[in-house]
Amino acid sequence: MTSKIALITGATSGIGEACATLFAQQGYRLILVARRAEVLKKLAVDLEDKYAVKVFTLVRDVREKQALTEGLEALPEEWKKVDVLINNAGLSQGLDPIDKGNTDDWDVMIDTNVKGLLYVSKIVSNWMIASKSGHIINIGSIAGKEVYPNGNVYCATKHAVDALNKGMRIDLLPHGIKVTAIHPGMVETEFSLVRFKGDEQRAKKVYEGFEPLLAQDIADAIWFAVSRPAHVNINDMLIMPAAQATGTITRRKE
Ligand code: NDP
Ligand code: 8X3
Repeated sequence: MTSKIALITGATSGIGEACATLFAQQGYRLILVARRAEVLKKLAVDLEDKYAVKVFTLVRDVREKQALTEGLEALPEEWKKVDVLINNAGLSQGLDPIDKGNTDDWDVMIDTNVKGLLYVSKIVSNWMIASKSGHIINIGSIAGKEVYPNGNVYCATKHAVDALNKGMRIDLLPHGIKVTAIHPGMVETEFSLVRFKGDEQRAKKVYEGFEPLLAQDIADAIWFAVSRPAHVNINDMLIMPAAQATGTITRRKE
């Protein structure tokens, strides 16, 4: 059993939850961050019971710089030796042409997907520098590799994640910190429900007639990157459902 620590943002559902489960299975101690306190608490209790690992929960909104910073800095010193940071918290809001987009939605996406990721990374990369090791996994998207109709601002945030991933790798190289981006295509999670603000019918339609990725598929890819030998870094992985060729082109059953 390892005594390593993984910090996962957006751990209450989808890819983050799958990562929390997989890293707990691997014996990691976990720091889990998300906004839904009850969901986070239940997950922590379940993982502690099932895998006999220690889980520290931090109920925070990654957009709230001060509360986030205070919460992270208040962690006990032994919890600051983070080996793996998974910058996963993120979302899309709306799917409209640029002239009709909701500017509040734009703020939420930019503040969460870009600024929230930066706030967490600044703090945790300093901890990693102090311990001269670590691995940062940034969750990008196919939307960070191409732009699809009405994806405008969400695609821009994920292109920013792609650029930040490259920048972090350069800046943290002298400190022996690995940096990897995992870019998924369509994964069936709460993502579409959030994008369409609770419209279950519309969210369900996104995955109809073809087999999307599962959150577990992405957790497996992250584990592959994390478990490479010390001299190997996976810079970037683009992972698509076999039935999805681009952001919008899918092969579906009639
Ligand atoms: P989910 O909606 O299932 O999970 C998103 C997670 O992020 C939740 O745990 C949510 O928790 C958390 N979160 C959202 N906003 C905040 C915030 N402001 N502060 C803290 N936590 C937050 O979606 P996915 O698992 O699919 O998404 C995970 C990542 O994967 C995102 O970055 C997304 O952009 C990316 N992605 C998803 C794809 C997909 O098709 N599903 C494809 C490509 C990339 P809570 O609400 O409790 O705060
Ligand atoms: C989420 C997947 O295809 O909606 O990043 O952009 S997609």
